[in-house]
Amino acid sequence: MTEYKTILVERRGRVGWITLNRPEALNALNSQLMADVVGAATAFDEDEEIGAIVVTGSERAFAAGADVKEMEPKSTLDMIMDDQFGDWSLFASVRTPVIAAVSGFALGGGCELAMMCDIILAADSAKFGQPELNLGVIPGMGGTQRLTRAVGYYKAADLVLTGRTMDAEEAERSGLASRVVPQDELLGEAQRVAELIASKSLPSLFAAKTAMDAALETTLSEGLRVERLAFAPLFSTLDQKEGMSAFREKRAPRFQNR
Ligand code: CO8
Repeated sequence: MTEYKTILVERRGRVGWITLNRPEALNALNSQLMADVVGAATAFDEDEEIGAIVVTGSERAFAAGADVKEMEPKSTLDMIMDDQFGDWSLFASVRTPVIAAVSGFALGGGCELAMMCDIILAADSAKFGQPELNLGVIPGMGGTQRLTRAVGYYKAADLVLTGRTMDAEEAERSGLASRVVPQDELLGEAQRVAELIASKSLPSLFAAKTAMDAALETTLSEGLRVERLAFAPLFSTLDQKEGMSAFREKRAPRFQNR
């Protein structure tokens, strides 16, 4: 398996785990960490045996943002020419469902990384925020867009313009956190949710993500068209026949990803 410098990578059954591991910097997202996460997520995404991915950090921090020390000396031209964080778009476009298991700080790029995932499971200790304006900049890994879509303009503006953090309960109430669980149950719950997802048929998971992505990207009529286009081809899979005959026969389906 590939050697990574800033993350731990593990397979638990059909679930791929990526644990951010820069404790000295509260998992701040530097270029190396981006390369590692993108590399690991892409490898899992290409692996048919993996049906879901979990991204997590430590109890203290999911990730406290992009690495401020790495960014501090950069000029405007550096930021444009290097496109230092451009590869995060590769992470955001993995087909396999991704769960963010968030404990502690998910700030700036950390909150933005969680929002690139499909489900955000929050420990009751989680703290979300986009504090970039405190540093004289703005969110740059999708925060102004994904947070606004997730929680609506007024809550997003309250967070982005003040730079304050919100706790897990407020995040769930606002529609950012999918669920909140007690701290000591976070990783177990993430594995359970991931296993449940991984038990489905991969073609249907990919189709569902494609169609739901369209809900964020396009108009209702275009999104409904994408949904119909993604729906019909599933009827040529063995798993559609298996799923529906299992229902009729009152038994659990055995999907083969075919
Ligand atoms: N970058 C680098 N180092 C960090 C970061 C960070 N984002 N966050 C924490 N650290 C380091 C600290 O410097 C400290 O290291 P050291 O001991 O060597 O000084 C260590 O982690 C522990 O941190 P603290 O001592 O500060 O711990 P506290 O418990 O006192 O505070 C906080 C925790 C509140 C999380 C605090 O560390 C903090 O405010 N961190 C910065 C949060 C922040 O501003 N995040 C946004 C960063 S900007 C961003 O994410 C932009 C993303 C878009 C870029 C896209 C460009 C195209």
